[in-house]
Amino acid sequence: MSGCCSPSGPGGGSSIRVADKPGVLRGGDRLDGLVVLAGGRTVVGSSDPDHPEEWPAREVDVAPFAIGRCAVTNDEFAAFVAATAHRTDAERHGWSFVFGGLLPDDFPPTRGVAAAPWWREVHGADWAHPEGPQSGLDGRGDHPAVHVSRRDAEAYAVWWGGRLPTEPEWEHAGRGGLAAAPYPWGHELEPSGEHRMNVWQGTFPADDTGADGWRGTCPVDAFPANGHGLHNTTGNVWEWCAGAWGAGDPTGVSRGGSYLCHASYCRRYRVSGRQPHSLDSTAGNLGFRIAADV
Ligand SMILES: [Ca+2]
Repeated sequence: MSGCCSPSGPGGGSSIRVADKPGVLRGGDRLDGLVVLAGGRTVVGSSDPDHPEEWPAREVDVAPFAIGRCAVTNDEFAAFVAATAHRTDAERHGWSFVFGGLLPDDFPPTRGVAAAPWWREVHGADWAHPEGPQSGLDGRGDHPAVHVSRRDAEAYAVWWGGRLPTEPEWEHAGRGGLAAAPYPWGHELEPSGEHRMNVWQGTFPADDTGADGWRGTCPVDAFPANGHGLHNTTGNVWEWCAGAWGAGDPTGVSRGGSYLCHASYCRRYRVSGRQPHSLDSTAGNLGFRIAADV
């Protein structure tokens, strides 16, 4: 856990709807809610001078695959828990990281992270109680499930009949066909002054003006889809990927930035943005989307 973070090329993609795939574990179509991408050669990484963890920009081949149009929602995660009685790591540990600005003014004292005191260790915070025991999911059924570890995300993916995307798959999908652009829609953060994702506006970490319409999470499809039909690949919540942070480093990795990202701290709200986590990390800005072989 560090900082405010908890993070196409030729061949392109398509929005083919595949309705006759096997592997149905949840009583529905395994590829329902996913887009099938053709794969091909894609750009991964960047040469951003402030973010060496993304270096170098390079071309990678990805096989055809399917990936969620959106991050997994609270309603979807609730269905998984109801079907499997899965107990998340945050529930097992008894606490998770919550951004302090989302806690009520009268919230009891909490421990903070020394290097990032806006992250609070909140006992009783979990996917069903995003800001602690007094909170719930009312009105947030279509928001992304958060406070999920990679084990939790993988358990959901297996139950559902899929898996987590690899980093190259995630980035290929997130770019939406724009190989050289930092954002899923192009080169400008706010083209013509329009907000295209849920990030932070104002002064971090004290004042989020919510100029994009949201403080904290927003519905998973709140902003227009990219060229591959995916919503919110940048901003809103970081999304777990499969695989390790680096060669010989088993630390996990997530992608795409969150509602806490702001240029004054870091600029990881880009398609190449990535951050490392231990596999049992959980936080209120860390969710996931699923992928599948096709
Ligand atoms: Ca926002």
